[in-house]
Amino acid sequence: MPTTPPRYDVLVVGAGITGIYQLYRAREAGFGAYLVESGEGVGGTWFWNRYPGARFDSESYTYGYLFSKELFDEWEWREHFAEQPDIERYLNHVVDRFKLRDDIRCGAEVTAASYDDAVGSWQVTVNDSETIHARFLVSATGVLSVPFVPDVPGRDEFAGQQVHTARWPATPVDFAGKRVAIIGTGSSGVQLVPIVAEQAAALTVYQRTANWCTPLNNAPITADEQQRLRCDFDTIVETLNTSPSGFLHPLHDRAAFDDSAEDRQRFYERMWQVPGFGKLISHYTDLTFNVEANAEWCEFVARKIRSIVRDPDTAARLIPRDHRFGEKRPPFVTGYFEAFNRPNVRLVDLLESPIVRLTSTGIETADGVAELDLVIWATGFDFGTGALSRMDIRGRDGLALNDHWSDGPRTYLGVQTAGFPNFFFPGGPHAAAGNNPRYNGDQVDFVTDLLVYARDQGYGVVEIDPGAEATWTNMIDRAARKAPSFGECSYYFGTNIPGKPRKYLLNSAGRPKLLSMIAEIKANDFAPFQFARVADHGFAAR
Ligand code: NA7
Repeated sequence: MPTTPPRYDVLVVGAGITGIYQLYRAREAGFGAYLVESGEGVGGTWFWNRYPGARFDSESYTYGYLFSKELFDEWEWREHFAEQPDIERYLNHVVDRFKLRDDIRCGAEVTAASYDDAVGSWQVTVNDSETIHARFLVSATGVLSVPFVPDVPGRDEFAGQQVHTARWPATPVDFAGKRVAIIGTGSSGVQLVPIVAEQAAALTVYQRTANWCTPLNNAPITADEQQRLRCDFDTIVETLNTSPSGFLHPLHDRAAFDDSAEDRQRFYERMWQVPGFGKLISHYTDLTFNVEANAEWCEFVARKIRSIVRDPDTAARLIPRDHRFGEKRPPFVTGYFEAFNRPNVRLVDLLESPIVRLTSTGIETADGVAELDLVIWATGFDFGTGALSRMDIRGRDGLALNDHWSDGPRTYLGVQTAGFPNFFFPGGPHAAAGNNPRYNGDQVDFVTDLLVYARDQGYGVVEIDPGAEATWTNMIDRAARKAPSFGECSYYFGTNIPGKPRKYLLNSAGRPKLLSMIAEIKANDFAPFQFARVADHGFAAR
C-alpha cells in the first residue's frame, strides 16, 4: 500500500555546523523540523574532510557554537586549532546533547526539490526515490561541499588508488612504503603534505600555484587557558559579535609606514608568531591595499621560506610569484616547508612541467612519468554554489535555480532568492567572509525569526522581493570589486571551476552590515520580504 509522504514545517538539508544549528533553532521555535544529510554521519565539511592533518584554522572556541553557555562550559577543546576527529566528536556531542539525532536522517541525499504554488510548500525528492513535503526548505549545504577534480586525461586508467581530500575514506589510508602524489597546494594540500611526508616511501607534491603559507602556530589549550575561556565567555561572544569578520584577533591601529624599517621587521617577526588569521586581521591596517606594504611583508615571508627550505630551487618555487598576500585565502601550515627538506619529498612545479595525463602506473608530466601507488587530489571545491546547483531546485512556475543563477548567485542577505518562495540557504553564497559559523549562525537566527513571524501572522508563504534581491546582489558585486582583499584569481570568484560565472561568492558587505540590516528588517516587520496566506496554513507536527 502506498504510504503518505512525510510532511514537515521545516526540512533542513545538510548536517554541518549550520544545518545542525538550524534544526535546533527550528525545533526550539516549535516547528516540526527534520534534517536530511547525504553523508553517513553528521558534520558536513567536518565529516567529509577527514584527511590526516585536517583541522580548523580559526580558533576552536570561536568556531564552535556559542548559543549555549552550558555547551561552551562542558566541552573542552584540546587545541587552539582542533583537528578533524575532535570536530566530528564535538558535532556529534551537540547532536546528542540537544537530542537532535532522532530528527536527522543520514544517507539521505536531496536529488530534486520543487515548489508547489498551489499549496505553498516544497516537494523534495530524496535519493531519487522518496518524497518529503515541507512548508519551508532550508538548504544548509555549505560552501565547501562539492569536491572538484580536474579533468586530467587518463584519470580512469590509473591502476593505483585515487582519493580526494574532501571524500577521504572512513578507513585509514595507509601511506607506509607507498609512492604518493598530492596534487594541489591550497589549505587542504598543505595540511596533508607534512603527514604523508613522514610516512610515505616517496611523496611528490604537484603545485600549480604557490600560496602564501604562514605558520598556524597551534598549541594545546592548557588547564589555565580552559579556565580563562570559561570565565571570558561573555567577552568572547561580545568581541566576536562586534569584530568585522567574527574573530578574536584585535585590529591593529597603525599603517605599515607609520613604523620605522626596524620596527616593521620586528612587527613582521611578531606576526609570523601569531596564531592563524591574526596574520591578516592584526596586521598593518594597509596590508591588503598598500602595494608596497604588502610587498615588504611578502618579502619577509619569502625570506622565511628560504631560511627553512634547504634547496634554493625548491624554496624559490614555493614562493608565490603571481599574487600578493591576502589576494587568495591564505593557508596556515605546520611543518609544511620543513617537509621539503626530507629526502623522500619532491616538488613538481606544474607551471614548468604541466601534467600531461595519468597513466596506469603514475603521472606523466613534460619531464616524464612518476611511478605512483596513490594519487591524492587536493584540488578544492565548486565553492559557494556547488551543492545548490546539483539539487535540481525549481521554484515558482518550474523556474530552475541554475537558470535564475546562470550569471552567478542572486540573493538577498545570502538567505533567499526571488522566485523561490519558502526556500532559504543560510551559510550558502553571499553568506560569510570570515569566521563562517558566526555569519552562518546570524543567518540561521534570522531565517528562524522570519519563519516565526510568518507563522505568528498566519502566513504560509515567504518570498523576497526581486528588487531587494537585485539591490543586495549589486551591492555585493560592487563591494567585492572595491574590496582590498581577495582578487579574481581566488576561488571565491568561482575562477577555479571551468565555465563557472566569475561572480563573488562571499559576503563582501561584511558582518556588521549584515547584522545592522537584519536589525532594521526585523524592526520593519521583515520588509522587504513578502508574505502570503495559503489555504492550508496549518503547520505540520511530526
Ligand atoms: P583550494 O584552496 O581551492 O586549493 C586547490 C588546489 O588545487 C590549488 O593549489 C589549485 O591550484 C590546485 N588545482 C586545482 N586544479 C588543478 C589542476 N588542474 N592541476 C593542478 N592543480 C590544481 O582547495 P583546498 O581544499 O585546499 O581548500 C579549500 C578551503 O578549505 C580553504 O580555503 C579553507 O577554507 C578550507 P591553483 O591555485 O588553482 O593554481
